[in-house]
Amino acid sequence: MSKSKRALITGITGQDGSYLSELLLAKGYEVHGIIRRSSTINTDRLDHMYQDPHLPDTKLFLHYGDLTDGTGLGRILESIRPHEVFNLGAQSHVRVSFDSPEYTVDTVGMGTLRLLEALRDYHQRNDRQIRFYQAGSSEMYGLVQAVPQNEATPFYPRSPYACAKVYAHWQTVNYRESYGLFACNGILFNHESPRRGETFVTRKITRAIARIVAGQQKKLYLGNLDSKRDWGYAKDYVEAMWLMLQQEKPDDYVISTGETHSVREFLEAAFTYVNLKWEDYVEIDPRYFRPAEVDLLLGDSSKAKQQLGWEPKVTFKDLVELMVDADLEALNLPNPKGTHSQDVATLRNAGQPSNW
Ligand code: NDP
Ligand code: GDR
Repeated sequence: MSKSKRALITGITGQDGSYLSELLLAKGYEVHGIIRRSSTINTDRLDHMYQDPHLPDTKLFLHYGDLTDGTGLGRILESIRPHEVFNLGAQSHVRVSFDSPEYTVDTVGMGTLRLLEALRDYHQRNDRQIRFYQAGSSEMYGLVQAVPQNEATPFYPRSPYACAKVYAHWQTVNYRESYGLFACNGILFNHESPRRGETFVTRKITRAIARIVAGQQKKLYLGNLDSKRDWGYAKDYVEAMWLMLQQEKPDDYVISTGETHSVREFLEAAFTYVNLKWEDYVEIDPRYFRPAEVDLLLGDSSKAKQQLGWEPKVTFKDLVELMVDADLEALNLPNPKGTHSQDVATLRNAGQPSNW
């Protein structure tokens, strides 16, 4: 077994998993990720980091597994013996969680419990701590109780996804307090990037803009334009995850920008960037409304600033523009700044319709 620090990431094929892998590889970690078997290969966001597992100096390894399969999780943990585990795996789409509540809760809630149990078993047999990061969410705040939201703000989850994240949050606290696990909850507000899943609202908008500019699409159908989100850049946020596990003591932290913008404002910024008027293209389709909405998220991450020395680097305007730039480039269109996006190789389905 190599002498490098070893990390295990669930959800490695997702947006955050890919950026976190890059960060950890750059820090010299050996990175192990759990991937689900699917009928099509789903490692697009990782392929630029691929290393042939047969070569002696390989640092990135993928293992088949699933958060719904506790036995498998325990086996992977025993064989890798990681120093740090990042639990990023989830059915992470809030709207979809209303359609598939049982599966969402099984993955997000029970999946976290299964992983915590595997860690507890591991600790009983081994005299060595594995540090654990749980990917908590600002969705846990749900119906507004107070703004800005910090670590002390009460949760009021408004979806099956958010209820499951609250369950996972408290189980993580409980395993820390009951069994002395080094377990941290990151309460991360929305974070986006060119690698964001295509059906989340920011990416749906920036992909549609590129397709409109390319003449491949005429309309963009959206739901509620009034909700407000505290949107940051995913690359900044994975650094906070890592920092949490490097502290002397485990704790919970809010990670946010401290600015909030409506979906309408995102539209305005993104369309204006390419000299278009969003009102000419956007139509409302009620199928994108949610049975219950989270109206306002605005985070206060002063604890993370003080204790982790963490601060976001990318502004809202920069985020919007870098996402539009990457989607334009993926369709071989020039972007307004004439820059090259490092993310283009990781973009999935660049040419596919964007009104899913
Ligand atoms: P993504 O949806 O991009 O990625 C989710 C990952 O989880 C994918 O790798 C997916 O695999 C994997 N996954 C899904 N179901 C299972 C399962 N049953 N077993 C194992 N793995 C599974 O999410 P993000 O990268 O955006 O988010 C990472 C984590 O952070 C998630 O837990 C999310 O809920 C949470 N979060 C995200 C925020 C954000 O704004 N991005 C904010 C706060 C929290 P596959 O590729 O096969 O689908
Ligand atoms: P969210 O992100 O629900 O905040 O969860 P999403 O981008 O899906 O929605 C943000 C807001 O936009 C409104 N909206 C639409 N949303 C989608 N997806 N599609 C549309 O067409 C559309 N039109 C308007 C939504 O109603 C909502 O108010 C994300 C996920 O990454 C979670 O996993 C994570 O925990 C939270 O962020 C923090």
